[in-house]
Amino acid sequence: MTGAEGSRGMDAYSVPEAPYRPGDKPSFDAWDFAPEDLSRPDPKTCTAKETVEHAEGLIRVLNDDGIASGEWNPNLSSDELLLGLEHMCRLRIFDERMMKMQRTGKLSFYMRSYGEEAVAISQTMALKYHDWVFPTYRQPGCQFVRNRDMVSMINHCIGNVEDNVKGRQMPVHYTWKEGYFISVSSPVGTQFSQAVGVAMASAYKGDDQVTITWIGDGASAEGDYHYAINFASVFKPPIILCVVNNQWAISTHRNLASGGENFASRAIPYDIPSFRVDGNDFLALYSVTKWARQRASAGMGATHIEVLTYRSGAHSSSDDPSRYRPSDEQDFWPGGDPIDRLKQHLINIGQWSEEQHLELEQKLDSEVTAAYKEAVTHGDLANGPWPPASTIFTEVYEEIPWHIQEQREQLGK
Ligand SMILES: Cc1ncc(C[n+]2csc(CCOP(=O)(O)OP(=O)(O)O)c2C)c(N)n1
Ligand SMILES: [Mg+2]
Repeated sequence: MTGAEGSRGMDAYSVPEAPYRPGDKPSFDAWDFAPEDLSRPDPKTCTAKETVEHAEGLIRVLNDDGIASGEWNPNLSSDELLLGLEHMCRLRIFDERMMKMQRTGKLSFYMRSYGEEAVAISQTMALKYHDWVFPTYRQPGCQFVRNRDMVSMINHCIGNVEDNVKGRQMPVHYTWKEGYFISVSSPVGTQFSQAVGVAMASAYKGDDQVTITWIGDGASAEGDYHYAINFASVFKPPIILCVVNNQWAISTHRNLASGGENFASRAIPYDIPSFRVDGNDFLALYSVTKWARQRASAGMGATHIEVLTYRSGAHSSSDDPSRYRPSDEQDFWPGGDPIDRLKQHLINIGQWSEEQHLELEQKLDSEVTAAYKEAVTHGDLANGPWPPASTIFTEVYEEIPWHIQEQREQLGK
């Protein structure tokens, strides 16, 4: 542009920045949302407009002292709460073991769910077994809730001969057809629109399956998010659309995806009820997901959820977050740790103790060690045996295209 019209200059060009970088002292705004602040509307009649406050606010059931209250309290039995706690601990211990295996060359790459364990565990527990799950690499925990054999999960991560996807996926990019767990996609975000398509198919067929999908704060800046939400708005399929806002997309702060605004409010103009939920509060997450499932199965369409959490660990085994964020930022996160919070709640209601917790951790550690020992008897990345090279060519296409067939012949497999 030339002349006066184009004279605003670079000052008007806005590039959101991360508020804190290494060496800064982080501080998050106080969370002054008490659990009783937000009502629980009727899922069968609720309109998007009725959830404006819920999208701008924050749904919590557990307060900072682990006391549950408010309309969103799902009133779970102590057995259900203990099962949730056990699965979250299992996931954390499993992740720690896999990281050690990555560091010793037994697998190539790893991504932990550290600090976000409640997301996959609580939300999957609020669903039915046959509901479709379209996860990111940060929700492998769904598989524990649906009782996937841990040995089979490790076989996949270490790419041995028993890997159910035969080394064709990166570690942590699980596929588990029997558990309605759709293959994790390496290009981030694609699952969001695919999930809406599957939910539309459920509505068309009239079955009783609901679909849930997650996307990261960073990936929500991609087109896939917007295509998905638009189709969900228009066709009203039985879908639960979750944006996991864990503050970071590798080294990119979430402000760069949202312009500093919250993510939940984005669904309201699409006429989709939307909730912003404390993602480290097992009870709040469970309750909102259950609400969304009730709405979907009543034929009322989509629900959008911003899951507010913090990525406590590195992005992946290839990442060093001390290069781009204060190393103690996690300590300032007002949502604390999801395992500590549920544990404290169970202690408060007289259903758990520090001793029992220690015993549980020891039991899970033995369980993971036994599974790992069994898995490596089938080989590992460092030492083999691996799936045969011919599997590059099989089970991908129903009919192998000519050019792939040609490559196969050239390789002599
Ligand atoms: C389409 C695409 N672009 C970039 C990447 C590289 N990449 C992998 S994970 C990631 C960050 C995603 O962050 P976010 O969506 O916030 O999810 P989180 O890792 O925090 O769970 C990026 C940029 C990719 N895998 N796919
Ligand atoms: Mg993120």
